[in-house]
Amino acid sequence: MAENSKDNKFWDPEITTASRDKIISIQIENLKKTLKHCYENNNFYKKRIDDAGLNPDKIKDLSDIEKLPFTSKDELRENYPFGLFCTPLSKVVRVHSSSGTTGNPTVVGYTKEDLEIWADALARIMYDVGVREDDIVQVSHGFGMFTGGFGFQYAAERIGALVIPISGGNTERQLKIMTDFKSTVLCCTPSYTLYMAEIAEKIGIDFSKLHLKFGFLGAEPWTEPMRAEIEKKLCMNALNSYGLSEVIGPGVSCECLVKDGLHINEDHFLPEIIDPKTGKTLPHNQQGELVFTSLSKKAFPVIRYRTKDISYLYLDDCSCGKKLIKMAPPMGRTDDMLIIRGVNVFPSQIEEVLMQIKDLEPHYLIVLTRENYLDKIEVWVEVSEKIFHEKLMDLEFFEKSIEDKLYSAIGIHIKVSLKEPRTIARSEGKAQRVWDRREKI
Ligand code: DLL
Repeated sequence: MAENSKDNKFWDPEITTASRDKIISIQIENLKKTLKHCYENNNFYKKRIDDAGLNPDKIKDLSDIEKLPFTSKDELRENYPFGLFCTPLSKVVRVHSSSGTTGNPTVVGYTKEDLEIWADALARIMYDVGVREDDIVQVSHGFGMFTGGFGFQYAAERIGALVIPISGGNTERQLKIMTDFKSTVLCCTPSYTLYMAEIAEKIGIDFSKLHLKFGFLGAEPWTEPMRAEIEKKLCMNALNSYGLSEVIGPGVSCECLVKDGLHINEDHFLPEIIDPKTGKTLPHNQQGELVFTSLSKKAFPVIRYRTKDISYLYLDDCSCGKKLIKMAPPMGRTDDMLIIRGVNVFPSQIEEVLMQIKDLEPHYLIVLTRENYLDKIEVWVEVSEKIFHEKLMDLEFFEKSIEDKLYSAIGIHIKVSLKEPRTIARSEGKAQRVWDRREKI
């Protein structure tokens, strides 16, 4: 039991440091149970498993899963709200739902045991980097239908830490509480930490005098230069935490202190990488779309769920001691990929270039327009207070030099428009990095 391992370096050492053979045998056992459960309790899955000619009891190899079709977000929506639940509603004790701007949201459900699994999976991640019962965890993710707030709340409580369920927003209050309660752990989106840093500077709070040790930051893509900026400003270890509502919420994977890839909780979530165009499974180290099959939850299992997130999987000898497979930080989603004059561009590639340029602030917006049937891409980015007011630089020349850097990194011309400090909208949750004005022009 997890609780008994609290004196260890790791929460579940028998899983996280297990040999590859042992992990695979756990996954096969859990996969059989999950497929059987789906088969017996939901007609959608029963038909799929029958059509694939698969007998869950006879699964011998993880690759047998490739006989089953993928599940898409559209299929979850078509079965709104509870059509893909695999337990009676009387056994479901919680629902969450994922944000979506059009159509039905996707609704996900949890039994009591599923909530235990979720808390345990995320507690494992937090404990393994060093969160203990004397920590003070400020949960600045939204509480509600979004999984961020409740996910971290229950996981930190599971460890026995003191939790501040402050949710997102009211940044000055966040900083007061962080100072007065001496928060040691912060859970929110990476973009929100930078907004916190900006307000802290304005009201004279110095993070080097606060007590933050770790930030579990996720729910949106971010880059290495952004991490450097966050660590410098907030004086903490900024760790990339990944998850999605359909699979469970936060707790699917997270970086350890080595900060080189996110260890996946493989006993609960079976990852695959596929070619998003052909659906073909790709080998380790090759980039493609992440697909997950849940291996233990009951109310809302997912089979080969296409996340649309771009990453790759790899095994390495991580010096943290954990042997769980890693995924590269998701660089974006297939549906966020911009195709500009035939070139594929992810917002994170633009961020990577901008964040390495001195005198730019980490606040930017990519604006898409259309002129004479041609797509145009422009990036608005704030300059530092110092150069804006003291006019220490020829801004036009500066714009041109950034355009050149973007061109040499990405290969297309991106117009740069420098903006006054604090003119681009800040985010207290998931940042909106792209403003697509093409339809309206
Ligand atoms: O964002 C769950 C979460 C909460 C994860 C708090 C981490 C921390 P959804 O709202 O369903 O769930 O959105 C899931 O967000 O498919 C990715 O596209 C994106 N995403 C989540 N974490 C990361 C990350 C939560 N670390 C969608 N890096 C996913 C990049 C991320 N993208």
